[in-house]
Amino acid sequence: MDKRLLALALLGLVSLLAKAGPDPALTAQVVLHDSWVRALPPTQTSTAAYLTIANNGEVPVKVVAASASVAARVEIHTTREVDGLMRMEQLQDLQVLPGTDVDLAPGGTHLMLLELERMPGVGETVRLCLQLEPGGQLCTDAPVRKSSAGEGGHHHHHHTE
Ligand SMILES: [Cu+2]
Repeated sequence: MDKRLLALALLGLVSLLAKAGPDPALTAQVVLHDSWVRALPPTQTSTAAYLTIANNGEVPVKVVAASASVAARVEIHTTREVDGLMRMEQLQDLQVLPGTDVDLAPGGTHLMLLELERMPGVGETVRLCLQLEPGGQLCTDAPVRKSSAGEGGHHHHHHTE
């Protein structure tokens, strides 16, 4: 193979590799911000993650799956009041309409990090990835905290499974 052909082959490979990453059009359209993971006692095997998903694009986007660096499994949960008790229910997907933000926050929709390898400590970061349709995977680094900035220390949010 002469040098010109080799250069062309390399260029082809580079563009292939570039395509394997997140879709640049998608990352411009959907923005993840204010993510955080709740630190619970180390004896707990699950915890919750929260974030805001902003869809700045023209088409609806659905979160169809999620993953986290410390958890074997991540589910999308919502919280509903049933007979005066707060119950968590699993959602199959989460739609974010164009021009809107969806807030995943304590007491509402959240990502449930299940089968933790270990409870992450305050000050660590957890890599959260969302699988979007259309698009692909979008990730963010979520700091681990005991509570959100807006939550008082006396307010306890219990996760019952
Ligand atoms: Cu949950």
